[in-house]
Amino acid sequence: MPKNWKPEDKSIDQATQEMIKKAEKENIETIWDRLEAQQPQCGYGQLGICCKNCFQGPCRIDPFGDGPKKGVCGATADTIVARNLARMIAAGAAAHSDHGRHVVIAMYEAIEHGAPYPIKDEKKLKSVAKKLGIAVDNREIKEIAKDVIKKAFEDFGKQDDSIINFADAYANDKRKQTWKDAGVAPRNIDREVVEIMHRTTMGVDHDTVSLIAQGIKASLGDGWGGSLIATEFQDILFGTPQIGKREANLGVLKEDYVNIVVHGHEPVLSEKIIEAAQDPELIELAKKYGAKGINAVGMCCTGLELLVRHGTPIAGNYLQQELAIVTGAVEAMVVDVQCIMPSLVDVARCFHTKIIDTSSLATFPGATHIKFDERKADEIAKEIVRTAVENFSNREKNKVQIPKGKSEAIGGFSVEATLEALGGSLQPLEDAIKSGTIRGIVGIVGCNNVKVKHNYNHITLTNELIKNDILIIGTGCWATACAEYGIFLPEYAKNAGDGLRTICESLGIPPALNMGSCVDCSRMLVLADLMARDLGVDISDLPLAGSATEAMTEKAVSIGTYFVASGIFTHLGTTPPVLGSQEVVKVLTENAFDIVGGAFYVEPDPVKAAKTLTEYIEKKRKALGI
Ligand code: SF4
Ligand code: MSK
Repeated sequence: MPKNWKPEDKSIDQATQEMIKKAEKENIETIWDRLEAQQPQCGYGQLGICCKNCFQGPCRIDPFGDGPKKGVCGATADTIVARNLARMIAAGAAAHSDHGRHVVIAMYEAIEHGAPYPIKDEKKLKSVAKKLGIAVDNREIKEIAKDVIKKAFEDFGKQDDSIINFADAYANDKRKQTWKDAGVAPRNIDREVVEIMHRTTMGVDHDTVSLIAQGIKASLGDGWGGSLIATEFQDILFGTPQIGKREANLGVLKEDYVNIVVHGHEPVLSEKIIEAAQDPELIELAKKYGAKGINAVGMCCTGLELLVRHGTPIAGNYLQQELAIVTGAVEAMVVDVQCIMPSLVDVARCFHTKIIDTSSLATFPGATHIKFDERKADEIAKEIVRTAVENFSNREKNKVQIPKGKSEAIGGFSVEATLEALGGSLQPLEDAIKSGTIRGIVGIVGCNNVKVKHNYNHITLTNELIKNDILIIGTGCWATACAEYGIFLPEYAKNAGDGLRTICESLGIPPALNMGSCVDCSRMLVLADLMARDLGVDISDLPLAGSATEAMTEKAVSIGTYFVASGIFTHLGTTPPVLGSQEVVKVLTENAFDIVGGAFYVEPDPVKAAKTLTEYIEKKRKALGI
């Protein structure tokens, strides 16, 4: 964090800088002010060597001097760091997987109790069913759906030791054997999370390796379980994303319209809100209040879910959520779960904006509570939109300033849409990789972190890698950053190396592909798995790498861990709180290679990281003899 931190140091994006300046002028506290107020942050916490798992603590280990080397119970720095890491993975895996469960419940409610969620993509339902070994021929859609739901529920509830159904159906045999040999094949999505909480409570597991192994197991239950289930069920219910043009950044808010921002992660309600925003009666009502219409836009991963499926514009990523309200033009910000700052209510108090919380899991003191119920989804969505419309007359025109910044972006690269763009199979991409026209692929996953200049790492890393003829796929806040920067336009390929540029030009695609929200990291696993099957090798043999270059959430820790456990070398651009244990660091960055075929690598400088990722890809190419 530089001294005299200026808006230009806080974000690379002009629209964002403009709103930071407005907030400063109007004395509205934002996340950057709060980070400053937190300085200096606790060194023990940063190293991961504080423990408060029982009332005898909190205990801290002195990493340098003559201070304590053990907690009161005798736990060492290694044990404490490993326990803390495992708990981070548990929290991240729980968040993604609970999201997955909610989508399965929505489909169950639709099939069994008439909740208003018709199956939009029957083809996808059948393809998921086939993968799971469920018969589809001459069967009614409803019956197939029931069986698919049953398989998903089993993954959250079965008590035997066999691998979960979805991981078994989607991962290739080589990978599954690696997990089996390492003892990390997930048995039950919930159980792996619960077992972490059990192992890490006072006086249970103290061994770094077994604690990390359990963390890996839970993360695999996320990537090849909870997140994958979220993606597949959302595609079935709301449609599989298709390639199309969208708009991104704060400039998607409209001065003369009722602006509704849907923010969070689960699209089960926001799907209904964008439908309600097109309701002729509500549009008429908006006109009565003096607006030209209703403008529903997204934010964070809920926004990406809507963007990739329906072309809904996205107003920003994690660090832009407060700033959307600072425009003074938002009638309602509708939030569900995850990555939603509690401070939104305080920022909203400076304007007429209503924060509407909707999830039974997440209540924001000071917000308007309109809780969601799948069976009444249509009525609740209309009530929310009506609340926003009725708030339009409270807007104070003199407080409105919407930045002009917005960009067009191509999005919607589900695995299915990508295959279609390639003519039905991955072969053209695999041929380009074999011939060296494209050197390899890096999957970049989301998050902004206020400790990093907003979007800087995402854009710099992406630019550096595409120059080296490396195709980028990715999700989450990375995707919004690229959309805002214009990277998702086919013409951006002119910034890529000659090989990648030629391929992009011939296919009419950008050099980086938006695969969706953070649960859609599962799409990257599916793609990697397909490629490994086609080439008859393991995922760890492919010229692939991963990166979470502005990582912030516990979910990112889980994603990074399941990437590594899937055989992918994974870069982190921010440092997780593990440096207090050399042993844990060694397991994560070195030993993991021998056990699961992938490992972590930490480098804050995206230019240096791009160099290392490129070298790794070249090493993999050499080993494959291509
Ligand atoms: Fe301290 Fe051990 Fe309790 Fe942790 S579990 S707070 S190290 S006594
Ligand atoms: S919203 S999890 S900051 S991607 Fe998914 Fe962005 Fe990371 Fe939240």
